[in-house]
Amino acid sequence: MELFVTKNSPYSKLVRGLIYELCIKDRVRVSLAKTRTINSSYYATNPSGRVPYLLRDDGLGMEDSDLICEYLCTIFDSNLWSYPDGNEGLELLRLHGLCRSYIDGLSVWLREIARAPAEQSSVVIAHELERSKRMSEVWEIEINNPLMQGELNRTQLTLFWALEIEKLLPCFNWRLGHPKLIKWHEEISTRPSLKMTNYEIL
Ligand SMILES: N[C@@H](CCC(=O)N[C@@H](CS)C(=O)NCC(=O)O)C(=O)O
Repeated sequence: MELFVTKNSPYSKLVRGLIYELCIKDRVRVSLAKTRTINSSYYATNPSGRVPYLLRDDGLGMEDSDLICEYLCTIFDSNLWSYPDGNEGLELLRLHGLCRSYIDGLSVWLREIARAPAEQSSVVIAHELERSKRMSEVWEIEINNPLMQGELNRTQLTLFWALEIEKLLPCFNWRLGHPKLIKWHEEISTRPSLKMTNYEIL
């Protein structure tokens, strides 16, 4: 299998982290894609031009980090991307939606500041800054949820990569006034699969 990524894409990092977590590095080759470039040769592989994109062993390709993770977990027999039965599953579904909103908003912000200064929209940046403040507040509370404190799951991994966006976006100050989130991040960061050094080299 081949996974197409860009170095700074939080969604790409989410999938790459899962590859380490599942110990399937030897089964998935990671390649750099050139996105947002006129006539990029990558468009022949993935016409949408987005990353991450998984070219599967059966020759079919798929995108969207959440779906790729679900596919990899299914193929490699892990329940990391599954929802528990009953109310717990419904609760994880709720948390996961909140978490995807967080990472999606931050990714929009990240994309905006990657543009040439003259092309950046101060309206978009201000909107995403405010959204991030509200969502960091939400997560300072939701981090107490037993599903965020217990066995590793899809939402914990997604939240980790959302918070890591601070490394690329200095104005994203989720730490301010959020001691519980800081403690949670400190603890989950000790997982070998989440060490940033894993992602610097392709
Ligand atoms: N929902 C998608 C979002 C993917 C996404 O937005 N990827 C961005 C990079 S972070 C991208 O491919 N940008 C290039 C483009 O839009 O052409 C996922 O979870 O994978």
